[in-house]
Amino acid sequence: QETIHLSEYTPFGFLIDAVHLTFDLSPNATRVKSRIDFRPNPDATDSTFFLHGEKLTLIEARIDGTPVTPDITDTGLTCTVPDAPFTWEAEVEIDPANNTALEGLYMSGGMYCTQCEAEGFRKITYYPDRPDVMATFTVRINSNMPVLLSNGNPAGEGDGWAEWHDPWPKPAYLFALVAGHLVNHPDHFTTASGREVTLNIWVREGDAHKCAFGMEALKRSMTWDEEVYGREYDLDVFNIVAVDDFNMGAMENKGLNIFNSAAVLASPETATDGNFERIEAIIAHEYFHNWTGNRITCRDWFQLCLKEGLTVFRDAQFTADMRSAPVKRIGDVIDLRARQFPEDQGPLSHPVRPDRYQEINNFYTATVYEKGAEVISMLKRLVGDDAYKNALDLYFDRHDGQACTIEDWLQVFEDATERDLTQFKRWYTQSGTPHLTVAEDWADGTYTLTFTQSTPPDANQSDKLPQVLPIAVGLLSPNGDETVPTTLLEMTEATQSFTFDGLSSRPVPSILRDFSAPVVLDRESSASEQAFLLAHDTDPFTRWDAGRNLARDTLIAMVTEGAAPQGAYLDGLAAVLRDTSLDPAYRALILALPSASELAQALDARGTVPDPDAIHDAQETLRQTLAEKLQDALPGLYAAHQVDGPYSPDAASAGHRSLANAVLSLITRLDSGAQAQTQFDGADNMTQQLAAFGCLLQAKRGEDAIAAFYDQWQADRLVIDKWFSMQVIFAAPDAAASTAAALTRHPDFDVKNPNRFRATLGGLAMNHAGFHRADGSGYALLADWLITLDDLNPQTTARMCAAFQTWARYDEGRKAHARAQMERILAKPDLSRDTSEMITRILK
Ligand code: DPP
Ligand code: ZN
Repeated sequence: QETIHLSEYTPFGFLIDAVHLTFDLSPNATRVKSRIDFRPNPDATDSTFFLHGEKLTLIEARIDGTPVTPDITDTGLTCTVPDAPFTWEAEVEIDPANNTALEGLYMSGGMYCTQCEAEGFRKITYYPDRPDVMATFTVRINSNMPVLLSNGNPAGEGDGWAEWHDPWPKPAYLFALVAGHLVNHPDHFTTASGREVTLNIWVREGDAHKCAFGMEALKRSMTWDEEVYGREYDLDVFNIVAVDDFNMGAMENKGLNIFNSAAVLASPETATDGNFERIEAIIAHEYFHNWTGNRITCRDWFQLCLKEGLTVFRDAQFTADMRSAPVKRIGDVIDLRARQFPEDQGPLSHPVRPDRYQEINNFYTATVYEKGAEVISMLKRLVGDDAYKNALDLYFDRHDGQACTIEDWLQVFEDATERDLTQFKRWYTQSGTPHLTVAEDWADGTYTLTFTQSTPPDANQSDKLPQVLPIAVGLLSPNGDETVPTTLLEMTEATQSFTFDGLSSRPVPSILRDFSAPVVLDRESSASEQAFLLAHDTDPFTRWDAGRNLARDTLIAMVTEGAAPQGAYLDGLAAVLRDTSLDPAYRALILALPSASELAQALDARGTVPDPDAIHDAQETLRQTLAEKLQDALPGLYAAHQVDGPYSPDAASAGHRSLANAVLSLITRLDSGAQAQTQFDGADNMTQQLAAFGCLLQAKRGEDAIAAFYDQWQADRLVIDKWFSMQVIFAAPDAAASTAAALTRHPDFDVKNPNRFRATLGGLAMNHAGFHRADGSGYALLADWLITLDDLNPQTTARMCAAFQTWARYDEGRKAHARAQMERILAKPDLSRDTSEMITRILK
């Protein structure tokens, strides 16, 4: 397998002035004609005329009108060309109906659509398919489909055709085309400078009632980007299309965003509060890409975090502004620890800016996206809000229309702030999660914190250098008052001390407020101190984290020593739950336990081989104990947080439901699901129905609910996805694999639909004790299906291989099963490059 290196970047030998494409759509024989105006690139040294192209049948090619015969391989063509501007024309034939990889032009539910990021355009026509080649596109679509869309502004239409012109130069990965029987949910927006923009969400007819929320989220995003970043929309139309078969969440194609229908369609009856929040965030994310990604794009795919880290950071700021900032921050940290930390601390570890890859699709990772966003958050914290704003203004000013690098990005900050970011850049180049230990000293009114950072070596670097760590700290006095408000300590050395003078008593430190750096804080602290912070900390993140640490420590003691649940945790939690001054959503977060995989990781870090069954049992015992301890308070809490009136997905209402549903789950442990059955039967929205469904499955009295839920929702794919995943996620450990296997035999299982596949097999991977079953049945089932899917859809197969990434932390028996299944996958004939790279890295 060929490995591509960042260090080997060279510019393309040609520039493109204009691209004209004509599509004659036909399910099995679409014809694509291209006319491309090339000229030599004065900045390039290599003048080889190589155009990417895969799975294309070349009908004819011409240069300046004269037929030519290029040399064609599996990956593209080369051709002799003039040493002067010339026009390339080609006609190719492709087969969208048989494109199950969902990359390039494909069909989904009878409509044509495209996905070109990262390297799908080469499956549409021969082209320099690399993000540093930017051009304006004019596209004509010939088809009898009623709705024909592409990027940019409409440039004409007639019976059986439409033409689009995108005036903004763009790389091919932002190309999009849609043709189908679609209905629109229209609206409009006037930008700050007065541009009238037509907005549309295009969906299949039966989904028309699920667009309103997405449209409102789009308008909020457009306003927010004007107000906070000074960024206006730059075309006359903005189209969003919902597609059922889609590998990712959504795609920011210029002026024509294409969304996985799960990431845009919502109605109160069919979508949960969590779905609504996620949809709002993804709509914002894709919209924000119009500036951070499209107007300023990436020079090469190693720079992916340039657009993704920044855009995730921007969408997180947006959500924090629209909803509760602390709740958003805590949710993001839970997600980072659950998905990015295992990646960064396991065999798939790579820098935020990787320096090598075999298949770029394998690097759309939590590290590039979420750690990439954390790096920007640290940068902003270090330079301050005003300097961040100046730097971003300079970035948009200086680099509009360009394809950029992380060096360009950091240079902007250096120029705007006169700060040397040489050391900070290690966040982009060095992999692994730094561990931070803390020593304290107290004498004569002076309190000293000494931090030590270290990052374990990995395959990327054997010796990790110290990173710049912004550590936000506050100090509390023993009576619970805050004596030193949040202060940002800037750590640059391997070991570094910070002192606080003039204190009248030894303080209790609150360290890493707002999770100011993506590190593991290894701080030995007593249960009583954690309980103190849980009761008194003024920073919502560290307060929540104190509760989380208590929960983790008591669960670990239960697993390793057979200890009983700790009183400090139970008492602390009871106090928080009763504290009506706290946001209900925040209380619900405190009530949740660390996940099984987080506990497995914590045990592994302590040198203990995690036993998934023991972890599962400890969680169950702790939940049962909590339910019994809080018994008297639960019915009152449940009643107090019912939301009256018609459903609204706003954050406050969602917070009440989230607390009530967390309480319902505890009540279920005391009443065998009676209350949950009542909620299930009476629910008028999916949040209430699904939470109750989960409780009934957990109480092992889900049979009737399973049948009723299916009857009610069988016509709604997105709801049936939930039906598949809930049954697997809530299955008992010994039944998870057999439940998933049975569901793969259900008539509604569809291996070709990524959402359904992920609901079922991804659901299995989420059932920790079920997937990591000692007999290997979980591993075997996932491997069976990954082997089947690899021929159809390598990208989704490869992503799901990550379920195996933590295999080496378990016992010898489990490891042997996991290894055998991964070797079986590797032995599959014609294994895709995607899957091969993933499994090879995981097995190393
Ligand atoms: N660029 C997409 C996104 O993250 C994913 N392909 O928005
Ligand atoms: Zn993105």
